[in-house]
Amino acid sequence: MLDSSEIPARQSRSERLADLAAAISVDGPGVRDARTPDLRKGQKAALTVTLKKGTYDLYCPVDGHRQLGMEQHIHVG
Ligand SMILES: [Cu+2]
Repeated sequence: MLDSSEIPARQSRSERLADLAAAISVDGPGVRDARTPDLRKGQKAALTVTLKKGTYDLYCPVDGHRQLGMEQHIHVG
């Protein structure tokens, strides 16, 4: 059973998630913290990086988003 004190926190968290900025950051061989600005829904940005052989992490650098699963890995062979 939920403690009533937990409910407002969960609601406010999902409200924040609905209106969050997003961005893309890339880390890997020869690329360190390359990122777009924070973007709101409907906004676009371009990010150019030079990839070498290796594994790159692509993730959202907005606080807490990576921990929520906004990350992906790519391997360049
Ligand atoms: Cu995000």
